[in-house]
Amino acid sequence: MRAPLLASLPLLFAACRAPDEVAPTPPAELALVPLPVSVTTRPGAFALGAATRIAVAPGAEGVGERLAEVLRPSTGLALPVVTAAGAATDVALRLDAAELAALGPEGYLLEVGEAGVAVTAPTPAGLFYGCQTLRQMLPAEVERRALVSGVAWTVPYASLRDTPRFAWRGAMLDVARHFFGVANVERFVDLASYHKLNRLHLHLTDDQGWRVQIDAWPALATVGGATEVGDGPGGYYTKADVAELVAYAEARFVTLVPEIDLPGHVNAALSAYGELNPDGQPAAPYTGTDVGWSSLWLDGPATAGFVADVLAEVAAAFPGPFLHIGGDEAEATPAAAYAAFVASLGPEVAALGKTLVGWEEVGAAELAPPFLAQFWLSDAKIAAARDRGAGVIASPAPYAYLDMKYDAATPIGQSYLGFTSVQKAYEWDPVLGGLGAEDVVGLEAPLWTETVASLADVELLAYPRLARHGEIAWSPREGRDWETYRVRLARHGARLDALEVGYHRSAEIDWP
Ligand code: TNX
Repeated sequence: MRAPLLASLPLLFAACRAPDEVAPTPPAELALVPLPVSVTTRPGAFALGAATRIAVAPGAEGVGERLAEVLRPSTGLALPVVTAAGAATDVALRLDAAELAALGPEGYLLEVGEAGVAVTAPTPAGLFYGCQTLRQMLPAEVERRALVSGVAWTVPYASLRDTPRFAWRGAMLDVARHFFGVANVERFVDLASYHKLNRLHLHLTDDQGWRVQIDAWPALATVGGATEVGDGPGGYYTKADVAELVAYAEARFVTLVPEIDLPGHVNAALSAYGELNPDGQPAAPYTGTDVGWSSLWLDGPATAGFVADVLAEVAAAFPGPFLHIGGDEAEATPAAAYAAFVASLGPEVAALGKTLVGWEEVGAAELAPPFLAQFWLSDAKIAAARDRGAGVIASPAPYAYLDMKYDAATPIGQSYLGFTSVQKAYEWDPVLGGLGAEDVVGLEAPLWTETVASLADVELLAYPRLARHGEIAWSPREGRDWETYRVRLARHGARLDALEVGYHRSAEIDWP
């Protein structure tokens, strides 16, 4: 593959940020990932029992149902979701917009005591995150999908106050190099949102496959979607599939960010339609793993209409506020043509009511804010984007790329930038590469799938590293310490086991 310029990699540890709140290591009986802003426990425990209801405020019914769905199979308890204030035997989910506005749109308070369990938040999203924390305060077996007997379903008495550091807490799944069906993506959403991530970027198109139905250009999916790396069958999402994924993600407060990669990484489209090629013939399908060699025929008479149709349909199918136009590694597109094309997408995406997102290379184009640029390799390129007013999503490849091998023994993955051990994925900060805290909207951990063909492959590379990226995105920067994280992650491993996550049992961690 490529041999990127390591010299341009930033000094990742130099970044600093004004201390906000200090995150203490939680008391020994808790092993929360991500770490909350503040937590104290005291003697005593609440127990889920036959009388326990999920007592919700109007507007919190969905969050209550999600919690009940997790807790019912293992505990065997009825846990009815009712609209009520909540009694001492209940888990109450309360909305209080006015009182708790200071917690921000995703923060929550969690009180466990003699009066029962109460999660209080200004928004349903905050309640959802409080519920993810509550799950981690119960015995790990609560995550099993089958009835577990002989376990007391207790939660230690505690007071927590919590709110995320960053608004953009993302993961990316490349469904183009290998296709992953709806159920697999939903599983990915479950695990990501359990670790308090809130964006799933879907890399929907690349040289090897086109994964979303476009009614105006149906062969994109039916022809362009019929290949993937190797000789697998590929696949694509129908509009109904997209609607299902959107609803599933929304119910877990995850915004899907669709990417149509332009003007490079487009061979699947060129293979579906002759009119997108100068010779009028469909390009040969491609199932290898080289990058940087394909380009849209930007002067072609059909190309602008193709781009407009695709972006309009994708913008309509994915109701979230973001549209990712790719822009990476367009080495087969002349630089001036690249800059003019990407600049033209600025107003086009804005007219669709979306915020443009692009890889760091889009800083070469005259884009106007608001837009977001995704840092993956080059300090200079991301600085150019920042100087044009981009908000930065930090995805530094050596630290945040989930497709990097952990070590030489990892059976799948990449090593073109070296290895990314669990410790290395722990030791980075999104404010890096000469950026200031005010430039960075958050982080995203991408999983490219040239070598990743199954859900088992996905989970081996994503976990436990993605749990840590969730923590880097959520928790205060202070209070980080590898030695205590190792211990906390080891205990968190029992939860990943109960969730049947096929994570990498790295020798860096003393797993139970
Ligand atoms: C570079 S990172 C790419 C992808 C590859 C990846 C392999 C980026 C924006 N583009 O096309 O899949 O390297 O790790």
